[in-house]
This record gives sequence, C-alpha cells and structure tokens, in this order.
Amino acid sequence: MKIRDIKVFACCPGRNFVTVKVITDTGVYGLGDATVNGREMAVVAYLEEHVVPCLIGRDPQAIEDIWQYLYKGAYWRRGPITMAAIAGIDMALWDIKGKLADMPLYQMLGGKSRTGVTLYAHANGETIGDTINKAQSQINQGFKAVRLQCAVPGLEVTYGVLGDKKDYYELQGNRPLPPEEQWSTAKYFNMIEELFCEARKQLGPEVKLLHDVHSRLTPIESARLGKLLEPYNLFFLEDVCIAENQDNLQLVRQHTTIPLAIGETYNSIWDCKELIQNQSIDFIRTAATHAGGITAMRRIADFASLFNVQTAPHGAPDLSPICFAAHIHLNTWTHNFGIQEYVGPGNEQVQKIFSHDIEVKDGLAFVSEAPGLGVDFDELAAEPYPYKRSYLPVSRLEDGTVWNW
Ligand code: GCO
Ligand code: MG
Repeated sequence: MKIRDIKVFACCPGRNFVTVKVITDTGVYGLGDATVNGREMAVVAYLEEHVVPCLIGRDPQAIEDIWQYLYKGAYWRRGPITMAAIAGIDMALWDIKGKLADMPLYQMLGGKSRTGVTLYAHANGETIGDTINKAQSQINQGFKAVRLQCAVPGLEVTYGVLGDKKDYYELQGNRPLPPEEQWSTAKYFNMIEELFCEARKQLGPEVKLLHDVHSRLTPIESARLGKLLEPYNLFFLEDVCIAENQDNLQLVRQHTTIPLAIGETYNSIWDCKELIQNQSIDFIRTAATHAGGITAMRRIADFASLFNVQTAPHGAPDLSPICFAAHIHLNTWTHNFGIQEYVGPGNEQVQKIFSHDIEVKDGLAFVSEAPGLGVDFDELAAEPYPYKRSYLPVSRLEDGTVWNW
C-alpha cells in the first residue's frame, strides 16, 4: 500500500482550519488537523513544499517511521509549525490504520479506560453575577465542570470574555491585523478572588471550577493567586505564568497547593519533561494538533503517568473537530486522563464541513465507534469558505510595555 496524494486545505467557516488529507492507492484516506492560530499558511507551505513530496509513494502504515523521518530527518526539530505539520500527517495515518483494521482509534491504543470523557464547559461574563449565571446554565445542561472567566473592571477587553461579540467565531475569526489589548495585574487581582468566592457560595461545593490566567502573571504573582484561591477548591488553575523556564512552576508549587495545569502551546514532550518529572504541575494540556499528533500525545500521557500527572487536552475553537475527535479517542484510552476542554460543537458551517457522531450528554463525551478517527471532511462544503488572514491579539501593560497575551 502506498500514499498516492496528500491534499492540504485552509478554510474559514468562521475561523481558519488547516486540514490534511492523505490518500492511498487503494482509495482509503485519512484526515488530520494542522491548524496554528494566526500562522495557518506557514503550516500549509511547510507541508506542501517540504513534507508532501517526501511522502508520496511511502507506506502509510509505517506511522512511527514517518513520524521519526519528519522529526529527526529534517534536522530542524520541534517548533509550532514543524510539529503541527507532523501532527496533521500523523493523525491522518492513524485514521488510515484504523480504517484498514476496521477499528476505532481508541481500540488500537489499548481500549477503553472509561465509558465517557468528562468535559469542562466555558462560562464567561461581563460581571461576576453574569459569569455565575452562565456557569449555572452550563450546570443545568449537565456539565459537572466549568471554567470561569470574567471581564476585569477598568480594562476594555479581557481574555476569554466575549464583550459585544456573539460567539468565539465572531471574536476571533476576522482580525486582519492583531488588535491590541491592555492588561493590568493590579486590576485583575481586585476582581478575581470575589469571582471564585461568590461562585462557590452560589454554585455549591460539588461543581468543578477552573480558571485560565492565560500566562499574565509572574511566578511570584502566580503563587500569590494560588494561595488566594485555595479556599475555593479549584479543579485547576491554568497557564498561571509562562514556563519557558520550567523552574517557574516549581516556584509557584512551593507556595500553594492549588492544582496547576499548563501546556496548550507546547509542541513536544521536551517542553514539559521537567514540569512533569519534577511534579511541578498536575495537568498537562498538550493538544494532538500542536504537540506532534497521536504518536506524541500517547508518549506524553505514558510519561506523565509515572509522575501522577493527568492529561487535560486543549479544546479551544481554533482546534478543528478532527483534533477534538483525536482527543476523545486518546482520553477514552489514557488511564491518567483528567478532563477535556469543550466549547461546543461549532457553528453550522463547521458542523457541516467536519461531520462526526461523538455524542455529548450530561457533561460527558462518548467516543465514536466508527473506524479510525470517525470524522469526515466535506471538501465541497468547505469551498465557499476560503482562508482569511486573522490574528490573535497582542497585549500591553498600561504603560505600553508588550506583555503576554
Ligand atoms: C484555552 C486557550 C485558548 C487560546 C487559543 C489561542 O484555554 O482555551 O487559552 O482560548 O487563547 O487557543 O489560539
Ligand atoms: Mg488556555
């Protein structure tokens, strides 16, 4: 069996997605997600110019060999663009293998460790009251875990809050130049404790509460936040500070018992090796699309299991449903799985272009029994929605200094 062709699609059904389709000489094909938000066309060029020509004629069943060929063979290792390109191919090859074996991916990984995958929903509001009401409505729909994000009084926009936009697509899908947003750590600290204090009071002790700091704090500020929020029993605190220097999280750890989650931007096991082996985190948030595919996620999950670290894959709207499907398979198999982020099924166009039968009920996702990943891509339905340049925002402190967005 040989790879006959590889097609790379960039479409924008509300926001941009890069989709890889590996086609074999028998007609069986596989799909992968290779989307890097705000840098989509770099991955398309990397794939079309540097990867596709090397793979035509190869055996699509040699997944590990192709992964190593693209990783070690390129000399230039790691980095978001390289690893998303590898991920797109890797997912598609696992999809093909599943179709050939007539088995869903989770079965090939080792079978089920659980029946349903626990999801956390988002609640974001303009005020504390508004955020808690939205969390309540997610709980009413059956979610047992909710991430709370609230606008910071005194700042025009806040990460994770919609403002006047109707959904994440309108918020993130059409920004031909990067908007600039202000950040103030002092203003954030004036709001954040009250949000969780009120949420616990009003939502009760059972619901799992989560929060994403989106890397805005320094390590010592992160430690302070952890201590402040400890009484409200968070399930995890995400991206509390940057960990380019992996010791940062060790410093936070020395001061607080709040569970820590990090890793959505990591592109390889090397970015989280020390975080995991030093047990300076509790949840690793790598995504199949950004960390090198299913082959790499499997390795990270097994390594993390040695150190009591659980997986909590990234599930933002800039990961396509192909990545979501891969995560649901991985999460169904991974024994040390923790929780999956979930922002809903996507808009009508997304659902039409990427079809699957993953069932979401009472805050759990149930894996597809279809062979491979169990998701399809409708090329014709994607055609009316071509790629549109769109950026993530850039953050500045009130004095104009560029800060982490
Ligand atoms: C999350 C993330 C996202 C990112 C986005 C950037 O936890 O869901 O932080 O919202 O901002 O994926 O591309
Ligand atoms: Mg995040």
